Amino acid sequence: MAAADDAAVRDLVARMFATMYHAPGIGLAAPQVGVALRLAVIDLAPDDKRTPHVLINPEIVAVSKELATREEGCLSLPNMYADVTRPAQVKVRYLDIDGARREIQGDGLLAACLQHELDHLDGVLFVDHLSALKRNMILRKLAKDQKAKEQTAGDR
Ligand code: GNR
Ligand code: NI
Repeated sequence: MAAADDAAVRDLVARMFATMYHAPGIGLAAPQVGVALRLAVIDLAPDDKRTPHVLINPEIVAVSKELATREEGCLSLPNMYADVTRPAQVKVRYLDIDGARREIQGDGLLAACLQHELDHLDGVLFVDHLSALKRNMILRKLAKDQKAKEQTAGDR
């Protein structure tokens, strides 16, 4: 990659971590900030021992047969939460910020977060894993919240 691209990507990554920590969230994908790159950042560690990971062109290379269900939320669907069932463990291959090939294997929250972020790169949101009934309930609630927010803004 060209040096200018490299600086632009580093700058994007820094802004994505700032946005994610501020939210606060444990992951953020480039498409969530309007950037069409296959890039995501994650950090599941507590604030006092941050462990940032930058995933460039990440690919799932293995998933467990075993499934796990946990509650997910998404910074792109504020205040919406639902139980999502996914493979319990995944292995992801990616390039780090220095272009080095890396692998991360995770279960629990890390497995859910990795799959959630990789989904974003393909335009998939956690609600797309729910039944149409549950998805519509959440999307209606989101529209209602949005309308209430616009109303409040109009009152000012
Ligand atoms: O902050 C987040 N928490 C979370 C919890 C369970 C499963 C996935 C996530 S990712 C989410 C931030 C986000 O929306 N990333 O795209
Ligand atoms: Ni999300």
